[in-house]
Parts: sequence; structure tokens; C-alpha cells
Amino acid sequence: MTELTLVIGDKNYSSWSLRPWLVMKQAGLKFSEIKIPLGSPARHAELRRYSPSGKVPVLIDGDLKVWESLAICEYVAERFANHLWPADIAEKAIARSICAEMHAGFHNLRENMPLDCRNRYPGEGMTPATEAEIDRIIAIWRKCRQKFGKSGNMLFGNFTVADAMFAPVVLRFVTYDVKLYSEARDYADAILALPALQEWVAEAYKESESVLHLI
Ligand SMILES: N[C@@H](CCC(=O)N[C@@H](CS)C(=O)NCC(=O)O)C(=O)O
Repeated sequence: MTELTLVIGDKNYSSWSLRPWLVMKQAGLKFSEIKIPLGSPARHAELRRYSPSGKVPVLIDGDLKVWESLAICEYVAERFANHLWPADIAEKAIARSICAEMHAGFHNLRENMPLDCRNRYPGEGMTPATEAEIDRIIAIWRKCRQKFGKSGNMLFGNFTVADAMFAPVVLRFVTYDVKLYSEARDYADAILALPALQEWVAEAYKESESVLHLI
């Protein structure tokens, strides 16, 4: 197996980088990281050096480069860890639907509550449009936990790509102190308890660069 390298942004800010990173950690893969500080003036050249789209994350597997966070998660699951999707075809379709919904949507949440793991801004960013998106996310979590989650504490029981797609949302809810109850609270706590997620956050605290605005 060739060495895998994941090119990422700052752990404090780069929610798109966190998703495949968490998937790869949960799959138990060994990989190196190249971090591009997204506030640095040299970032454009560095991003272009590694990334066909000029954005992170990018997975490098030998001659192959895979970009777009969801495509990387799909590739990792297909190549190394089928269990990163639910086994049942219908459940897998729902998991893929919510991943796609996360990947393509929730622009107000992303704009108004950008990822910033090591800071706290309680109550900031809560516009009506953001609140409506949060309600939708909570409804997704509740439905999945009630219908598919019986065998564990993740959306489909065991950890899947869907949990990775929503993990940065859980961190945003911590930063902006979004109140959660019942199944949503328990689910967020289960994500926060993942050792890999804690490792990511601990590394975010060690970073000193700051970036003004990333979604
Ligand atoms: N749709 C892309 C979004 C990637 C993205 O926006 N990445 C940000 C960091 S979180 C980035 O590379 N920004 C650098 C820039 O735009 O200069 C994905 O899912 O990977």
C-alpha cells in the first residue's frame, strides 16, 4: 500500500478537513498530514501545489489525488473500510442523502457560525435562517438515532461517514453554545467523546495562526 497523505487546513478552522481526517482515523488508517495555514499569504500557491481545486482537503494516494471532502470519505470507505457506511442498502441511501445534504447545504449555519474550535462565542450567529437549519439538523439526528441507531450511539449505530460529516456541526454548537436536548444532546456528547475528535481539538488548541473568516 502506498503511503497516504491528507492535505488539510488549520485544525481550528477547517471543517471540511476534519471530515475525511476523522473518517481516516476511525478507519484506523496510518497517514501523514500536510497542513496549509489558511491565513498565510503563501496559501494560494501551497493550495495550488497540492489541490486541483485550490482547496483543502485533498487525499494523496500514490499518483492519485482525491479532492472534495465527501469524495475523499467515499474513496476511503470503498478502498479500506466498507463498514464506514451502513450495510443495509436503504440505510446506506439515507446516510448518503444526509451526507449530501450537509455537503451541499446549511449555508447560513456555515456563514454565521464558522468553525473555531478553541474559542467561545455564546449566542452569536443565531439568525432565524441559522435557527431553521439547526432545527433541520436536529431533526435529522433524532430520526436517525431513533430509527437506525439502536446498535450504538452514532447516527446509524456504529460510526459512519454520516457522523464525520456532522462532527464539525457538533463543534460549532459548542463554540456558539447552541442548546441541545434529549437525543440530540446525547448524540453530540457521543461525537465529542470520540478520542479522534478530541485529538483534533487538542491539536487545534496548539495552533497559533488566526484566520478571519472561513466557512
Ligand atoms: N466543497 C469542498 C470545500 C473545501 C473548502 O472550502 N475548503 C476551504 C477550507 S475549509 C479552503 O480550502 N479554503 C481555501 C481558500 O478558499 O482559499 C469540500 O468539501 O472539500
